[in-house]
Amino acid sequence: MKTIYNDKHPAHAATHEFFRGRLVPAFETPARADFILQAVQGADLGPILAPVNHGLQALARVHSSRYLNFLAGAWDEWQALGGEGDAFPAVWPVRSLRDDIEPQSFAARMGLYSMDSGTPLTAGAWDAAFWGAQAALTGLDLLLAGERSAYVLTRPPGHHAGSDFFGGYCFVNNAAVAAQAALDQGLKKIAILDVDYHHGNGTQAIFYERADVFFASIHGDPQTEYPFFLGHADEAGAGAGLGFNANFPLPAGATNEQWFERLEAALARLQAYAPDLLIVSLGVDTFAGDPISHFQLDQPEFARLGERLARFGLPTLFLQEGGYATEAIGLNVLAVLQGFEQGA
Ligand code: Q9C
Ligand code: ZN
Repeated sequence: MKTIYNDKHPAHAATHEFFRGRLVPAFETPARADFILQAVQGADLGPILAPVNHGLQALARVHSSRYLNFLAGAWDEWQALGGEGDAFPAVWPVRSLRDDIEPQSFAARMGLYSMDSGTPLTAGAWDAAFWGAQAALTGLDLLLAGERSAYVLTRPPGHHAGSDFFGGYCFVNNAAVAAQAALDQGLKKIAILDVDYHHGNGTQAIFYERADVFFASIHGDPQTEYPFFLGHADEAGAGAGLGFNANFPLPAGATNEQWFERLEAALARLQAYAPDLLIVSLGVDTFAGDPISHFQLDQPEFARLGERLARFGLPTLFLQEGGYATEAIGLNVLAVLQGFEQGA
């Protein structure tokens, strides 16, 4: 399996984040990708390629132009205002406030274009996120040229980012960019399977009213887990998209067997959809040792996941999402990819 490595990822390096209202050392760090790269190289998984620039247009297919413009210029604006350290939002247009206007104030636009205070906007966030999406598009190219799979090693992750907001450590929704690009290149039906511990609210929202992308997600119950306000079991899609969204929330403490039972349910829905391509939002924060998550998956279960996805039998694009047990992340991700390689 080829890996597309976003070598611009270290440009995004937050020192701190707000977590439950307190400033703590950042969980989403460059070291995460460094450990994964080391594992992929050490195992000789396959060639490691650089992303090819496909331009901004592919991002603009799923994100609003005003959001992308804001992101691209946000760090310079923050610096011009004398900002010290990373930028954080502090005010949001919640119910009864207007979100149809774009105030001049930088603080106001930070709130307009974000969903939480846990996502530091750093000097290199835009560069790293832009190239992450390019890496996803480069991986898609490999599949369209006939490869069975590809792995996109990137950070920041993408699945919480919506059409016009960042959050949950995510700025550009790589899974959505890749799915839309696949459709734009002639594929008809795309399946996105999100196995990150957290619900992929951004991906779900982007395709919620559409039948050409089926979004299925297994995640910590949003009654108690981020992102709280989306990811519940009754969200089935709307309008033309009704029936093409499936959420499988699990309680904190969920075991290997509980998780794989939900995986089978999710795959059954995706199989009935008969998609042309599978995109996997590959978070490994389901690992028992993850510092911010509460499932109990052991490392061998990641190989089992890879094998199962191989048996699903579709061209498969793996996109890196979460996973915060930094020392273990490399072997956890590698287990999925090697399991897939060894699977039928
Ligand atoms: N008090 C990903 O795994 N922090 N994002 C929650 C709750 C947000 C995780 C803090 C966690 C986002 C891609
Ligand atoms: Zn996550």
